[in-house]
Amino acid sequence: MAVSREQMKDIYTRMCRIRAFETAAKDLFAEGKIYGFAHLYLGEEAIAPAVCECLRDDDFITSTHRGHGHIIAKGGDLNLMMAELFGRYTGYCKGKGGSMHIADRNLGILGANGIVGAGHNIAVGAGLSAKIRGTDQVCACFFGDGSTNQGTFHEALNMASIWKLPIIFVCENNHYGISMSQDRHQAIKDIADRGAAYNIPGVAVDGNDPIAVFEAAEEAVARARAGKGPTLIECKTYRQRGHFEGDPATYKPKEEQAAWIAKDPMPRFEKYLEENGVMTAEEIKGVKDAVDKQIAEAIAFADAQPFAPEESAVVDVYSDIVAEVRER
Ligand SMILES: Cc1ncc(C[n+]2csc(CCOP(=O)(O)OP(=O)(O)O)c2C)c(N)n1
Ligand SMILES: [Mg+2]
Repeated sequence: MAVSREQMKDIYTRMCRIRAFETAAKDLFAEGKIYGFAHLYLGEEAIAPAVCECLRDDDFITSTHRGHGHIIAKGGDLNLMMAELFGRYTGYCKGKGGSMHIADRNLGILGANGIVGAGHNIAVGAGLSAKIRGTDQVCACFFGDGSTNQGTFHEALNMASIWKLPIIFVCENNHYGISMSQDRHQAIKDIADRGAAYNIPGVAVDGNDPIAVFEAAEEAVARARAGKGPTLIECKTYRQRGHFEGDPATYKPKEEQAAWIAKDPMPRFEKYLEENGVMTAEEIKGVKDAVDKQIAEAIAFADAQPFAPEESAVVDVYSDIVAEVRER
């Protein structure tokens, strides 16, 4: 089915939320308000909102170290996310996990993950669980181009294909794994081609066009729900920032950056929405203003929260589990 006007508005709103959250995170990191690492999703906003538009609330996603966009797209709580980045006790992980460990089981968000390639296998677990339980839930598995060189990617595609698991493998090909450009880290151009090795459909789309992503994802989700197995969708996009905040990214050629900035998904989709009579300039501004307010509220919320009390340092950590097991 063609994407509806309501769906386009919803996708745009989520894209704006991500752009505003990540822009704030960039500035707050520079000010020293955010602790730990921050790998930002700026430039890749067209992907997760378009994929999650095709999902139900009870569906699952797996994420990566660059997870803010996935979590926001699946409905993550902005206040709890920001509090976690600020290292506060009321954050998603009590301020102990930071950017790379945000999860929300109630929303089917199976976790951001600092281990490159770990999400592939978690997705296989989620898909297998849905199949065994006899539900028609699906799992969207987000991952980067670099991670497709990990063994886990190949193991996961193989198992998902054999067992016809309801998984949508969404490769966010931003053309870099840290400082290593795609043409230096793999000999293929289209990662979608790797689907053929496991007899699953592989499709490459313009990852800066949310409608192209939506159309591919909608078909893949329908296929997965119908028990026909996984699909690999490669979304070609670009990481506008360095690998992490603080990385000057001097290895990215200036012309390359300029060419991708010209394809920035935000102004591009705004132009499309206006030209096709989906939203007026005022409506677009209305969404941006509302989102800016939400982000300002999240920052104010986070800033007012307490840090973890000292005695909590040994709670919810591995040693705690070991102690618990010993006591049994
Ligand atoms: C198992 C493992 N190996 C290496 C790393 C170090 N590392 C962190 S991010 C990254 C590159 C990931 O590239 P890609 O999958 O393309 O994701 P992107 O950062 O571009 O979103 C690497 C090698 C890691 N975190 N985990
Ligand atoms: Mg990458």
